[in-house]
Amino acid sequence: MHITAKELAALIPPDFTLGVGTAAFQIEGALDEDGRGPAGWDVFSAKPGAIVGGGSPAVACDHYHRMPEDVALMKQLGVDSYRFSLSWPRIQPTGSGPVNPAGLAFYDRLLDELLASGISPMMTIYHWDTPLALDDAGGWLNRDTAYRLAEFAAIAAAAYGDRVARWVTINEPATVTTNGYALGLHSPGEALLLKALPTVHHQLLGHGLAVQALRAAGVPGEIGMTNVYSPMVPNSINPLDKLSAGIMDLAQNRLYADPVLLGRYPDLIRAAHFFGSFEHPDEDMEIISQPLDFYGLNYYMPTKVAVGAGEGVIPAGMAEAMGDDLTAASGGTPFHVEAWPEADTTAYGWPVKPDYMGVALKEMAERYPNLPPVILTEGGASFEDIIVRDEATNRTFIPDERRLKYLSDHIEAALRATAPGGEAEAIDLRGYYVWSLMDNFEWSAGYNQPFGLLHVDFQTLERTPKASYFWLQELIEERNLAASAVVAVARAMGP
Ligand code: PNW
Repeated sequence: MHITAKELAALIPPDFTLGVGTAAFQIEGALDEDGRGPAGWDVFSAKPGAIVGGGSPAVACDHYHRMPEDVALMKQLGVDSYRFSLSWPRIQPTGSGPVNPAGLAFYDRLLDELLASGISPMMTIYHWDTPLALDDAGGWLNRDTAYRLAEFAAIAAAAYGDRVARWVTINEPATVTTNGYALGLHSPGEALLLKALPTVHHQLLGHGLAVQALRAAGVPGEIGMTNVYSPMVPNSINPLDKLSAGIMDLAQNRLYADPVLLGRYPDLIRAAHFFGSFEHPDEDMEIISQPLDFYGLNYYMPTKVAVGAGEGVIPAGMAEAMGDDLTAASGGTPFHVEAWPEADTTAYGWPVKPDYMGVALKEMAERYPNLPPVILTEGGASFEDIIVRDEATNRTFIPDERRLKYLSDHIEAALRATAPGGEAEAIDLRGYYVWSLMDNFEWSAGYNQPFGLLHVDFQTLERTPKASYFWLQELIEERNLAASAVVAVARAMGP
């Protein structure tokens, strides 16, 4: 069981944001409309076998045409904030040079609709849909892409700076490097293994340059970035398991967080040399580590790591291919991800471990003493949904108890860990954004991993709120009631 919405609401501090998130490529569709240019993802997802079930992003949730309906559903839900991303090729079709006014206009309408509905916008500038022309020039292997991102950030600042409350420069560079360039599971489909490493620095530089562009434009909103964080847990007391977990921690967590929060790459990474991928002018490191107004963290699960080859599931449950390719390329797998014994798992096979939310936050607090306020920019779970139709009333009901419990347990764990006396009390936690507002195009998993609070029927495109939607609505109502009671008491006690 999980605690009641009322009990959970009582744990929420004042000014804590409850939001929902999406990303442009996962929901918009309309890939050829109003002057949008092609994205690398358009081409990647058309390759046979790239997407589970052959799912096409061409229509996705058709959000491009249904945006007002989706904002109305968020207004009913009552969320404080909506995190969405800009489609870079919609606004700047080739990733450099002239902008497409029709593309810019879409997010103008979205921002106005959100503000009219009392929803505060959090805008992610880059959530993986690189313009194809940039991918053709090397994508993130090419340092120039970092400068192109900064230019795009300046365009966004000029067009939307007056209305955006929070900016996220880039989302999960670790996933782009690992899945996009090392393993070939995401666009651009490169399986370069360690030769993918230059994409780390180029993305982080792109982040830093984008921060500079936003600051130079004088935007009033808060500026941050988003990294995914998964605590790495050794499978046993075997020192080699511990070493393996340490390597995974370096490669997936610290490689992306240390440069931003400490201004340097981890010593062990630099010592390993990696073809000079991490030797850079001090100036780059200063740009990358500029102070942020908040740090965005995506927590989904911990990862259990063991030495040697094994049958284990792969992080993000993304493809058997990953294990095979790595094994082939390295002449034997040095370590692998183990299944979590007796843990509940999502449809992806991801372990459901809310107790590791506190561990993740505690590790962040210990590693990064100057951590700015933290926002959990994503968290959620894919579960297969069942649609129940009540014959008598002809109403549909989607009892997604497991997703609802996942959200309740994780939000509770985050609030308790960061409350006074909690294991991560040093962290100033400012919000939690549920991933996702609606079922959507889940990258290489296509339409087979529903994360939504809203069910989307991909035939009719009809949206149906799930039980988790009504639960979040109740949580927000309870939180608002508690807050207004505090105000009433303060007034009654007033001067
Ligand atoms: C995120 N992991 O990716 C992305 O930001 C979203 O676009 C995506 O839809 C969502 O999570 C669900 O997959 C992740 O290995 C990739 O822990 C990898 C991990 C977590 C999230």
